[in-house]
Amino acid sequence: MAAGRTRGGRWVASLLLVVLAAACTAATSDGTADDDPVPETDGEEVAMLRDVAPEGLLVGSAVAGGGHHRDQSYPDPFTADDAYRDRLAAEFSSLTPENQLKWEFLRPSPDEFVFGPADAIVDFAEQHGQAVRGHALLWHNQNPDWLEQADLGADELRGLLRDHIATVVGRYAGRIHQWDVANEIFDDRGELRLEDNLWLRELGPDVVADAFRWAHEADPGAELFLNDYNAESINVKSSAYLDLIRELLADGVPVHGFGVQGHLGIQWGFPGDVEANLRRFDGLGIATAVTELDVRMVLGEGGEPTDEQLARQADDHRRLLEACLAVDGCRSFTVWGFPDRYSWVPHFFPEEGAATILWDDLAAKPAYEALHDTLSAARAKTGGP
Ligand code: 9MR
Repeated sequence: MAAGRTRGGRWVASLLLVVLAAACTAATSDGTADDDPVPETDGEEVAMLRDVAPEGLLVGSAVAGGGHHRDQSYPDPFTADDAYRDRLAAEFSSLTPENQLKWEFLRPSPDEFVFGPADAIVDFAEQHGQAVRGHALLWHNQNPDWLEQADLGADELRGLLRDHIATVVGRYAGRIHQWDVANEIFDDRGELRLEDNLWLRELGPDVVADAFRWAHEADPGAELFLNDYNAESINVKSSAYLDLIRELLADGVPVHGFGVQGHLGIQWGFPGDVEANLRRFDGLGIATAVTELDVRMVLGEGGEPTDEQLARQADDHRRLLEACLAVDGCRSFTVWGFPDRYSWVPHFFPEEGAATILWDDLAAKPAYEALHDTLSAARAKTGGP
């Protein structure tokens, strides 16, 4: 049977409950939810993911907007979808602008910075006691055409990156606590992207260290990350990061963390040794994070996942969260958006989808329940606030 829209029990959270929970989830100075009692309806408590997370673990989501959303028929989710906004506020203790801090979005022309949408997300996060992860400063993708096609000398290009990092990181100093400074700089063979990454191609590998130094100058309090996909397990790619980070640290470069994105698919099986991999980075004395989790699947003709697929998806969520929970320095766990209709997956892989933790009406999928149960169990063990 297609699992379709079956849902029940605790997590038939009506919009009213969601709004109530949002109102009751007040801010504290460290960006976590406080101890306000959760609302009760019909004797049932509604506790959101942020409420059941163990102390010190941020539970985040990407904030939908820009990128593939611009090609969809629906309006900008973050500004136009009130139910979405309410859920974003209630459920999570950390937000990552999905596209709104990328070059393509911020820099439509060489002399222009468009900060309005990112400002709105940072303001929203502050109103709701949420931390913000900044994504991304140096990347091979989503650079504006004027930049990719510019015929600039190395000095000018370097100056452009330096100015961009100083301006963007400086603007949000003290408000964006973590930055993906270098995103996806290795390919799956563990080779630096010296061809398709504009910055590496034109300025050489040392630009990575410079980008971290410039970001640190702009906000000495921000935690600076490298971040990539297919780097969850111990493999050539994650090992390339380990070696690079070791070198950067030895050179005194301010690198503070490594993010494993977590774009998984049930068709590939779970990357089994995530905990061991995260421990390798922990051993370097840096933080780790799960930064962009979603678990996609190949959908049949009706476009609905089966119960079995949903169970596999839930299992992958649980296992990735357990790996993060097992490693001291893994202190933030972010899903790459919700609900399924806002996911990037079907836009890029038309046969695939159902990749997020919530149905389109914002009801919980088994993957949501898996995260909720796993967080609650961890909190019970470690004693949350
Ligand atoms: O979710 C993002 C989507 O809206 C954009 O169209 C897409 C363009 O590349 O980027 C998506 O986010 C990516 C993230 O920035 C970096 N890791 C992979 C993510 C999924 O492609």
